[in-house]
Amino acid sequence: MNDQGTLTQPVLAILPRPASISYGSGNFSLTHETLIITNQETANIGKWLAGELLPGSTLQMFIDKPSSNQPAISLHLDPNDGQFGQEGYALTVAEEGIELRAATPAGIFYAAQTLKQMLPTGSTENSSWSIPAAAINDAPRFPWRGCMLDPARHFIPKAEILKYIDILALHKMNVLHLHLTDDQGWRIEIKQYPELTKVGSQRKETIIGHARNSNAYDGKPHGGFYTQDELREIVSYAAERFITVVPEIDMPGHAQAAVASYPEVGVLQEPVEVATTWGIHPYLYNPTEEVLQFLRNILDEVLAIFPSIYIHVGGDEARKDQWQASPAVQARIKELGLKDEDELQSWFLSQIGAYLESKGRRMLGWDEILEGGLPAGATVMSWRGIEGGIAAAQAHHDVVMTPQSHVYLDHYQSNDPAEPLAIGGYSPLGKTYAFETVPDVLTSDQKKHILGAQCNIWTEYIPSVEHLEYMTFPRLIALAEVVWTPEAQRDFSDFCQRLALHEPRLTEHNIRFRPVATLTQE
Ligand code: TNX
Repeated sequence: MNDQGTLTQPVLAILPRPASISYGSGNFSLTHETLIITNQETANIGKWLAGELLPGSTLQMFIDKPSSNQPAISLHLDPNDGQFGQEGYALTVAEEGIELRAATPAGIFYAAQTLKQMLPTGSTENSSWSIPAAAINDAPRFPWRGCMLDPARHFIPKAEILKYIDILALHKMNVLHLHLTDDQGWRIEIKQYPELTKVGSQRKETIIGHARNSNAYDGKPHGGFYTQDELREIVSYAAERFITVVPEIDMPGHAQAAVASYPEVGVLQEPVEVATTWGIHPYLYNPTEEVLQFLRNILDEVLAIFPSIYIHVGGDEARKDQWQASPAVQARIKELGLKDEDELQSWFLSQIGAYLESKGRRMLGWDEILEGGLPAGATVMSWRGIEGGIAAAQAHHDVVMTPQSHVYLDHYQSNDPAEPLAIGGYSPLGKTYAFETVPDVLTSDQKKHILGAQCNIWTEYIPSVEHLEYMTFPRLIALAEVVWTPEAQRDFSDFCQRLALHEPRLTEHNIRFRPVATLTQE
């Protein structure tokens, strides 16, 4: 029976929606006596689940099966069971017990997240909660379910990053991309080059009135960076939740903070300050062997922190004025037998890509890396639209779709004039939810190159964590459903109904969000 006392199916607020659910009869009652049974490999997930289900309770945990017939939640890992894939699972809730089955710990973890979402939200004081009998079979639509955060424009404290990791995991997202460097700030400690954070992580205040849109500036100095230890903590916290942290070191453009720290790596070789205004700045790395070595040295430290196979090297918005105006760079283009600056960028990134490959990693870049010839083995993030992704997939390169039209969460989420100032664009919840990741024009072989999608939250206009969360939620949850749920199961009104029930959970996590009721009226 549900809340209304009828025998209709309960509306469960499971987000993203599982591939299939069938309801049984009766309920499982969760009490302080419930056992959690795991094996060695799933023991940590069991511990986590115990803490999540009944915080502070005496819920008992066993490694391997106990002899008693006490009601139990069993985590059953079977690496030889081919039906689940790398991340899928089956979850069975019956009166006598609950079983989570998967071939991998990731699958068990996602089953546990689903189970958690089958509990009513609200008080954690309840000592007896009931979970409706059901059989769920579930697996993600895509292997890349990502979110990019931009701590370069406004630094995001480590505690907030950890909070995001929890919320990404709650929605079965598995990639956190950190945009660690930009014109306005360098945010990762590099031991060989201490000036990068000493100088590059700090910027002066913007002189209000000098900027194009002075409302977009708070007139305050700003700074911050993550130490390598802090980044290691972030990486391992994420790994425990089956999330890969993908670092981005942007090149050859968006390099002003690096050039401010070490003018000799710039084209002009002249001092410049860390940028204090937004927009596209002209400072590029000098395409010399010395500068490539500087970047390889930086990448060595990056690779030692981040085990991710994918390493993002930016490649976006590198306006080529400085390369065009420099006789030395023009001579370099000739010497390398290249046609123009676009080909030089492609050559430059190919050098970096080859280095990453020699270390067993893969280069990832924004769609501008298609210009001048896509470097061998590169994976493309298509942000200016889906066209770059289409071209890359047609050239047999892997693609992550991140079009600004649908999944840029720094864009406005409603028409309400009271919305905080945003950088522009209009991407309401329904539009993000309707995003179709796989373009029809691709052949079935080309479609296999679409790894998934990602939302990006640039922070030029987002100075606080409260504001960051408000921009992210609930649109990130819509994207989570786009990349997890089979296309045929996607239904916006059903999503909104579940989302309304899910909101108290976001509140329990102390997350700021725009309520769905206000967003769907538009
Ligand atoms: C474009 S997306 C950028 C960012 C800005 C963003 C603002 C991309 C690869 N480059 O540098 O922050 O627009 O929406």
